[in-house]
Amino acid sequence: MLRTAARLGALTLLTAAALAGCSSASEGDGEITITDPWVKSVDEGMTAAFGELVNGTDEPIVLTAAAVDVSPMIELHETVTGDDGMATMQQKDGGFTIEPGESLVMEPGGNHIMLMGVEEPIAAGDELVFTLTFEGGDTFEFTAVAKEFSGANEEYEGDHGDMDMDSTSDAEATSDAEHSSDH
Ligand SMILES: [Cu+2]
Repeated sequence: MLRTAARLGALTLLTAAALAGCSSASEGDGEITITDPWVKSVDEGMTAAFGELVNGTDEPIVLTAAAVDVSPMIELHETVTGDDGMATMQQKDGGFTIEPGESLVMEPGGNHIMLMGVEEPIAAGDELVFTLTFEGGDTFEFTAVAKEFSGANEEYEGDHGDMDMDSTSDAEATSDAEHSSDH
């Protein structure tokens, strides 16, 4: 069934590694691992998850999606600086490619996993299970611990000020929200 090995030879290795890594997380063993995963605590709405995703396999991997129970809406974001010097974040087109032995650093002000519709409070100390999906369908699960974090707050809330932030105006007022930095 999965034996169309001609073009999927590389992915077969990945699949084997992923399956072997399901029960225990032994690092540096040809597996995908994550270092210091955490998520910013929030009452509802938008927040982000961070960490350093390490590709310990022998093949490039492409992170294409993430999922977490508390937020059905979730995206992979990069942060880019425009001509005006303003840093804005946007969905990473095509996902994040990580070369063998390389890692993807996700941190405030940079790449991150964007939770866009948190439905219940995420409090400091909470543990959230994330599932990452890679090109080809392999998945990787990790647990992120919630932490209080106030830095880069304006950036996140400003850029996604169209949702769950302001119940008085309609959700279409995206362009207005982007220009009003005060909550
Ligand atoms: Cu974002």
